[in-house]
Amino acid sequence: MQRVSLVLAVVVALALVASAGSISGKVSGVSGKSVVYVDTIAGKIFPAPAQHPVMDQKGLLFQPHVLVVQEGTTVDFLNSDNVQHNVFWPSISGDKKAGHNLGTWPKGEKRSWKFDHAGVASLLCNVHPEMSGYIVVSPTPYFAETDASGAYHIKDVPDGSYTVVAWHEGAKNQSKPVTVKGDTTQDFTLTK
Ligand SMILES: [Cu+2]
Repeated sequence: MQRVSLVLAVVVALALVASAGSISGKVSGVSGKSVVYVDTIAGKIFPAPAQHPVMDQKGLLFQPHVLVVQEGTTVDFLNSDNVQHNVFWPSISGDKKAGHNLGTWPKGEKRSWKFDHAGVASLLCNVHPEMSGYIVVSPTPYFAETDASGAYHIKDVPDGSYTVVAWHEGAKNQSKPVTVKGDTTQDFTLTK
């Protein structure tokens, strides 16, 4: 009986693995980190993740320079420097109503913000005009950053038809229709 349930468990596990596809490929035309995400899926709402990723201000830099989160995620903004830093973003993808100024605070303190608008927040610090960073807010949990070679891999994407967007700092977004059936590939070439 135990053996039967073990076999059953293996069969169920294999079926689960088989139903989850992926999207992978390469983003070229730019250097450095790009972000690739599945755009809004009609009729689909995803629960907000409980995890709070950290956007640090360290060595007079936003670290990481680019952070991608799912819509609904709360980001903790930390100051690790001995000087005061400010955090503001004038808009999210041009929507000025979604802009916000979190204020200015000293070392060791953090402030949190829930990003419930999909799009890109261009982070600035009004104490240090040379500082800049980005938070890419993906409307779905299906997103990935590229590695040093421009390759990306979005795992656990259910089979279906989607619009997939590639973003890179200073480049034009590129959207492509992708039909996921198991492991699927799609490449992007971005231009400034
Ligand atoms: Cu600063």
